[in-house]
Amino acid sequence: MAKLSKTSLDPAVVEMVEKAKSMEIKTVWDRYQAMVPQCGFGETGLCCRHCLMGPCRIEPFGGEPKRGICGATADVIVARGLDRAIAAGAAAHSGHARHLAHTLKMVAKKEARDYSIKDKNKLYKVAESLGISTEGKSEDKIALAVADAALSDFNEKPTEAPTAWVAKTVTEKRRNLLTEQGLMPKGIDYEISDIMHRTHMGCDADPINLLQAGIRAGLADLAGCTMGTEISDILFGTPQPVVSEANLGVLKADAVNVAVHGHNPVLSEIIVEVAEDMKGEAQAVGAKGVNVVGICCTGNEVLMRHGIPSCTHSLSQEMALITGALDAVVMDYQCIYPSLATVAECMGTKLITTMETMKLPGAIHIPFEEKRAKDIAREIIRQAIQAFTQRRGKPVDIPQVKHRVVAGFSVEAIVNALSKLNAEDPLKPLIDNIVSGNLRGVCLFCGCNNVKVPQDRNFTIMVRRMLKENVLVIASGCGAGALMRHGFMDPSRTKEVCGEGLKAVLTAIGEANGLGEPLPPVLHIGSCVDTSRAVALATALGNRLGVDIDQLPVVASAPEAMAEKAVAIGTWAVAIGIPTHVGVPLPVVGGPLVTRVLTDRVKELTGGYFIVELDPEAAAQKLLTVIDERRAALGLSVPGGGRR
Ligand code: NFS
Ligand code: SF4
Repeated sequence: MAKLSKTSLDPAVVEMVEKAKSMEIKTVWDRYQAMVPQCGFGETGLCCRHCLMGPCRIEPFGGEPKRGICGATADVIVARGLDRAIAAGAAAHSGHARHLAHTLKMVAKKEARDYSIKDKNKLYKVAESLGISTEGKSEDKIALAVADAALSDFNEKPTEAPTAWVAKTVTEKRRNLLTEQGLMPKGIDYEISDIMHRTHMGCDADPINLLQAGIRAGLADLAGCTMGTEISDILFGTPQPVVSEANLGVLKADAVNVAVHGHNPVLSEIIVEVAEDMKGEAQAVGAKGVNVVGICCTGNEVLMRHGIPSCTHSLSQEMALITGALDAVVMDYQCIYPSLATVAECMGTKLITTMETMKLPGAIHIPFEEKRAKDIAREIIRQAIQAFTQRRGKPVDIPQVKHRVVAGFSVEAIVNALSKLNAEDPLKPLIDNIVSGNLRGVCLFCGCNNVKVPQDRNFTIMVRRMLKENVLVIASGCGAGALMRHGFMDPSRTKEVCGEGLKAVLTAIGEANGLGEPLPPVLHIGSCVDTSRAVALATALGNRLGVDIDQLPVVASAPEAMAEKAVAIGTWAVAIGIPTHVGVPLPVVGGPLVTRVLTDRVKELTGGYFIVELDPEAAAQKLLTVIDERRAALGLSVPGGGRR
């Protein structure tokens, strides 16, 4: 392994950190150093500012004070804080989804003519899953009905017709379980607002009741994620395998470099489309063309659908600017460091914000409107071209580091690839290989990078082990980003990094599809909202086998989680029955009861639970043990023999 840097394991990032240092530009790592030691009360979840009598803090080691001024206990304070994080995550994912639903509605009403319905099959499939009849209806009418169903999922709904994007997403058994246990969300916005109510001063003071509400809000997040994925597929096409590249080496000194950063494809799709047409304008000022690259999840969206190269992710976003090669960063919302304004000023990068929810002093604000999408996208790219004219000829430092990436593994793409092995029953080859032990299980890697962990360390250590142990690995969000920047999505490395069984399966699928090479070691399923694709896959496997998700040898890990959105995803993963690892401290450990429930007792309720383990080697081992337990419970062979 490369020398362990305190900052990042990514050599391109390390190179840029050195450059930043030499230019005396402060980065996320400098600001972190200035912050340590971080407040122990905050880190354990033991501070409360929910009313003006506070702030209150509880002594974590059993000393005084044991209660807040109002009498709230440690567990109450911790549960309330966790609930608010889940609600914030759900608000972010579902805000993104609502934006897509509105866009679909405008498309159906012919009010956003720069967009169209790219995947009609998916539109029909989603309509049917919602019980919307399609017969004799025009495509626009169906789209309108789907958009209206989506928008109505935000409101409070009757118990017999709960949040559709949860009810239709999980297995029937899970649907019944969630309903019986009072865990089925009533509506997305309803649950978010309910959390804000019950966590207000002097309201819910029962930690268990608070956690149940948190689970409902987590499932509201699942609704947002699934809705985001499905409507994006309808509008922009369902991803199919695509070849591209990742890391800072995708920037080009002699082109106008434009990064799309944030989350929502409503903007980035149009930027990609228009950039192609504007090559002439770029050439007129001496550039080779317009080079669009991605940062974070909107980068994942356009990588999955168009093979747009990924520049960098999460923790290292400032480093893209430090190269000096980036002419403009086009932002929508979420996970965009405000510090970019300072770095951009030093490096001459234009920052362009586009959404009312995310403005940044130092950036130009060009309000995005779906009705004038292409015109606005052109205006944005013209800004980048103009920035290029000022950069032209100046030296840049683009690290010569990039990896080949094969991405685009939607469930449809996976099923399609498997259908070449068995056209009638595409999931059978997957199931057969799980049964035979060629595939020990499935592990989802998701979530962010976190400055508390050397960037990508936990991801790379854990994925190496999982692959060697023949676990099929799928990845989303910046987790996918980390793995692609380290070459784990390059099919030429499958032989080297995978165990025998996994290698055989990935090779057989590659051959059956005439690819001339195996599938890549890790399958990229998309952005963070696309983590919903993992649920779709698990539900399909469960339905095919007649078991619920909590029986499948399927686990998840967010080894470097950072965002509240990641907390929300972790919560719904646990709620649908998946043992979920988190590799950074969660601000709940100050509440002994809450910690016990989340890591153990919730298992009796949902079959899922959190595994908090900061050591990546130990974490991988724990996940393998869980996989083996589930294999044994299904009567399947366990490596090393015997039932556990
Ligand atoms: Ni997910 Fe995507 Fe990345 Fe974390 Fe942020 S970009 S939605 S939250 S940091 S994985
Ligand atoms: Fe303190 Fe209670 Fe107010 Fe929180 S709600 S700040 S614990 S008095």
